[in-house]
Amino acid sequence: MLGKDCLLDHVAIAVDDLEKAVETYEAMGVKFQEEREIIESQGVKTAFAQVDENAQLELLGAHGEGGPISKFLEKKGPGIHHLCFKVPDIEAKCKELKEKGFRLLYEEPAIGAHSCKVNFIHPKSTGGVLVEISQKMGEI
Ligand code: CMX
Repeated sequence: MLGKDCLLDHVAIAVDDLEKAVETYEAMGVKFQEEREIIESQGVKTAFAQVDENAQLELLGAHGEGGPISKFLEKKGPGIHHLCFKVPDIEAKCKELKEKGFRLLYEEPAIGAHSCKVNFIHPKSTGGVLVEISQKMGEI
């Protein structure tokens, strides 16, 4: 537990075939929500499973060509794509991270899965892991 300022929200895994990956994780006992969300602006299709009181597992399939997931799959193959921390105030967190020298992908937060406000820290700035920060709208 990192404290209310920064909780693990989800671990995201890039997969070649979303429904096959859901089956694989369900065989392990992880129960996925029925809904699938397509985020056109990110070029992804997602499936979520709640794994504890805070954190979810997100499976990410490419939706269309040329998006970050299709590029990741081409280059690295399926595997862990990013970690996401939820924060209570994303603008304040982005400002703090920039002041500490982290390289953020967006000047302003974008809208991500579940209509959250999101931004990302570039993997070159974290030692090789893409880190998403997310603020749930109307929650936390
Ligand atoms: N994890 C770790 N390293 C990664 C990475 C990832 N997910 N994606 C790319 N990289 C590495 C590349 O392999 C490359 O490393 P080398 O230079 O050592 O070969 C380096 O980062 C490349 O960086 P780049 O050329 O600046 O950028 P890319 O075109 O590869 O894109 C990134 C990387 C992070 C900018 C892009 O994936 C992006 O914009 N991501 C944010 C959006 C996103 O990921 N959306 C999908 C999820 C949405 C959701 O969960 O809702």
